[in-house]
Amino acid sequence: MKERKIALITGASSGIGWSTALALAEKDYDLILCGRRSERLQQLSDTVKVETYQLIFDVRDKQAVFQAIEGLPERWKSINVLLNNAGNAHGLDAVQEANLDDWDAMIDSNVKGLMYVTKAVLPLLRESSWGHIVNVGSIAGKEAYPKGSVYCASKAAVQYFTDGLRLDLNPELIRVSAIHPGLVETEFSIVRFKGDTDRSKTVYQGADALRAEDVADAIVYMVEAPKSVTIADLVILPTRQASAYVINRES
Ligand code: 8X3
Repeated sequence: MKERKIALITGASSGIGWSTALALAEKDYDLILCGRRSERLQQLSDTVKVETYQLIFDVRDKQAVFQAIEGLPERWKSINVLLNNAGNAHGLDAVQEANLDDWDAMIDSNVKGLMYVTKAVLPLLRESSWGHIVNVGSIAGKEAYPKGSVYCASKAAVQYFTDGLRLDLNPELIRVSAIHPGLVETEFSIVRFKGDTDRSKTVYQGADALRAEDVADAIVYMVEAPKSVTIADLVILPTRQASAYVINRES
């Protein structure tokens, strides 16, 4: 009988999370889909041919995270892959002008939420035949850019949390990876600019930005690599992008 593989994905209701769910389903992973929008998760469940289980929670809510994971039915507990994808940017403002609520939202989801989910899922990964944690960072965690200080700081935290986790889990041979995308055309900028779709389009204009599917392909490559191989840290950029803010835009 074929071995069952289970992946838990946070932020599965859109963007990179959604596309990675589709890509892992193609590789026969059964999916625990986590998010805040149940109708989107249902739509995703209806799209894939593998078995799915939905968990509706906000990664910022510590209690909800632990309750959801601990409440998983037995048959969903042997998780192999945790994709920590949930997170967002809120605002693009200089420190002197920025809104503290935006800062809280980014630190609470991108940093603390990712840590809570990791801590909650870890006992299940440890009991599985194999485990792999993939954290979604950003080029913003590698270099700061103007008006992005707190978002960049949150993604730098993802980078260092990932590195520390890899050290801690080395004795157990649980693989730990981070993927750091540059410009990916998703709802990311619409959320950052609080629904301003015109402004959001300018971010990607002429950049031939990555599609969520491109990032999903890379994640599948990391996860499906032989168990003796860890792709520890992967930066993925559109060819037109050379750094967080050097972009050769087509005019
Ligand atoms: C998304 C990449 O450069 O738009 O994390 O901040 S960037």
